[in-house]
Amino acid sequence: MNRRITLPTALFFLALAIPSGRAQAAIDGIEGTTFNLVADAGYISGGDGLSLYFWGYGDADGTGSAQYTGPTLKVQQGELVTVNLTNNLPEPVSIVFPGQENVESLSGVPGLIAYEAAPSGGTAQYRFLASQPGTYLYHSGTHADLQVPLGLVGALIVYPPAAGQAYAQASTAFDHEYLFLLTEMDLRYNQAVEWGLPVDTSDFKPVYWFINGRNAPDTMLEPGVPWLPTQPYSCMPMMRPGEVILMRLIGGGRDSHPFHHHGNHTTSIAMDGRVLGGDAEMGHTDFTHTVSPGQTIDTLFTWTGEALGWDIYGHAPGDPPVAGEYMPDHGKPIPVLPPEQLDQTVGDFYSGSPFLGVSEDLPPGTGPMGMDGGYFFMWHSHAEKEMVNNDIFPGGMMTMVVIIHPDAMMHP
Ligand SMILES: [Cu+2]
Repeated sequence: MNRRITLPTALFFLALAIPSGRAQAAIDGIEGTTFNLVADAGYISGGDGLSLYFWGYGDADGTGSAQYTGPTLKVQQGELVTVNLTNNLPEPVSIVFPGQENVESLSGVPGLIAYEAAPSGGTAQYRFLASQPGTYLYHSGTHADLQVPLGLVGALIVYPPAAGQAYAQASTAFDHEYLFLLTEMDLRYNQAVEWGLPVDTSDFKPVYWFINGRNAPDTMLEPGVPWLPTQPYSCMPMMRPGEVILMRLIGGGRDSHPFHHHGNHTTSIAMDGRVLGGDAEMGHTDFTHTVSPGQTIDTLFTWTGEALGWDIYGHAPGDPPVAGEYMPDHGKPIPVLPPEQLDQTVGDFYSGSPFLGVSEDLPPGTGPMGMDGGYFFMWHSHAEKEMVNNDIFPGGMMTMVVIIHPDAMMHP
């Protein structure tokens, strides 16, 4: 058998290996079977710029520093996962993995519900078989009423063998996936611990609300921006009309959060890492998902522009009054094609002066209205007091979704 590979053959396989422009937007995190984590203190930046003391997990093989939220652990179904924890905090810390079966503690000090890593350099080791795909969280199982609100929480994602699916079922296929790890912080907790004062955890009044460890508007920055070194993850979903987005929602704090996506309804496929049973459950659609503490929800979103309850193309004089709904008589395509940049008109948000609200032409050299001619709209907590940064609106648990032109590049 001739095992030489000819040049044309090699070029053929090279062409297969080159990714297309339709790269899939993936969730940031670390992959593997062994994760070396630290628990440590640090500072995050609130959306209002406040420097906020926190406790968090970090990747010992990465920055080595605590981050908020903790490293997103991405593993393949069927793998034996080992997590080594080194604790640099002044009290015992552990990790629990809700939804994982037969979690073994290989070392550490027995605690109330998990083996713990002793303060100031102690270690603990956990191991489990990632037997079921899905969206999960992990968090401290020690003094959790304080340690979880201070930041000792992260996401765990178990991927099935089938690429581009959330679970084994073909109905769980998606084009892009995004994480929404929802948490909140009570400023008084963070400051008391920083100053060595006691905390009354029976009283909880959060003033910061986070998606993936950031407040709006920082949710919309690129991941890994250098000025947010302890908050590496972002959350700004992008999609083309008609694509299927997997939203992985996690309740990582002490409060429930009604997370509301504008646009089309979503179809839920799983809860707590288990596929919903039967057509009735699988077909459940909604526009707000109340994510309870410790709960995870996987739900699929597709934006088409149709049946929104209003008309994405707008009404022209003489259009029949149909309560603002999408009208086929516009002759425009569904899924819609966002307008070319040059077709966009200057709206109310640019005045050419320090004040908003007056429409006039953009001066020469001004950038386009939106990156890639995208259409932006808000996804946010429907408990709207959570859309603030320490009482400053807007902020908090909020981000923008971008519908990009079908020909535009997806930003990975
Ligand atoms: Cu809204």
